[in-house]
Amino acid sequence: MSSALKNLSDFTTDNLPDVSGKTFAIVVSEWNTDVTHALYSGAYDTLLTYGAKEENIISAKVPGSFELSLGAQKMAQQTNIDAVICLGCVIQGETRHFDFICQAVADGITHVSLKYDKPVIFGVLTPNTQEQAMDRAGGKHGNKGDEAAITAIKMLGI
Ligand code: DLZ
Repeated sequence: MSSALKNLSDFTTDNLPDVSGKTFAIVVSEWNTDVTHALYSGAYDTLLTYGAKEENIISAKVPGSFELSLGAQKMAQQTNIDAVICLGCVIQGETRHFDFICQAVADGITHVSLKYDKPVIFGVLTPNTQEQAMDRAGGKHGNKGDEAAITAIKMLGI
């Protein structure tokens, strides 16, 4: 791993591995649909841009981000799937629901990745507001769905 990779401005797309024969699953949460659909479009288009084949991208919806872990597991356990991208958006509310969901999905996704020894990417936004979310779903801070797709591709080259 490059020691120069210090922050997002160093997020390069140089020397990506050939993924033309790889199969990807994208699991997307239906909560905050405007945001998650934008993340999904970003991830899907980026996979195609960097060589994945349309027929090798499988998509699945789950009701909320809390369900991303199980959705990821159902994908990761399929031997033909090489990498899983999880997309969601949990907006900070007035209760601790936010903390529980974020912690659960981070732990769950990590567990699935290690259990199946496959990249399972955490493409979950955790903003304070809807506006901050949109800024990161194709707005002024880019699209974290794109970054999730690039991350999956990079991990297939490790
Ligand atoms: C219940 C809930 C709340 C309050 N907020 C969000 C959210 O901002 N983003 C999200 O993806 N999901 C949310 N959910 C739904 C939970 O993820 C989950 O679907 C339910 O708790 C049922 O397990």
